Amino acid sequence: MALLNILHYPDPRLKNVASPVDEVSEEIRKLLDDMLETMYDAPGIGLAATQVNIPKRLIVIDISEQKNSPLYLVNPEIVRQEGDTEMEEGCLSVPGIFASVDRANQIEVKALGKDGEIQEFTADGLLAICIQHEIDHLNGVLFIDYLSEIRRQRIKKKLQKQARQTM
Ligand code: GNR
Ligand code: NI
Repeated sequence: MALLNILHYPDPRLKNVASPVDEVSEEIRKLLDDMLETMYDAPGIGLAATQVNIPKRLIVIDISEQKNSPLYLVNPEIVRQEGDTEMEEGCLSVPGIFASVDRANQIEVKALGKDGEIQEFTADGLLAICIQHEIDHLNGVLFIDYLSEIRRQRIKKKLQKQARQTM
């Protein structure tokens, strides 16, 4: 197991569109393990491979209180969505920034699991929001991309200043 480095906005690599995985190999399973460890360490409730500079369609999530219910999603797709919801979101790649984002309320997800098995399930609440947030990462989209240009510019300046001060 290893901790991976999490990219921070405005790193241009966060805009990369990730490629589908063609087989859930031993190497992919190791990446998923490292991503989960990195997510728990951060700590966060989700992590997309894009955030650790791996351009593959891999997501790990655990919204449980006890951090003992990991969800591994390989090549995830939203096959149906319904309703609208809104929640204050944060992101490990945009530290210290929180903003409300409109999302679908309920989604039906299709993905491969850690053993290459097909998973299909319905999600709502925090899980549905988290899955949408993570799939956005795989498409190079951050939650702050839904904010106004002026708000995003302000966040960019703040994070750039923070990065300079920690150098
Ligand atoms: O840890 C996280 N919390 C969170 C809260 C509200 C909406 C989405 C998230 S995901 C975030 C971790 C992260 O950045 N995943 O990409
Ligand atoms: Ni995020």
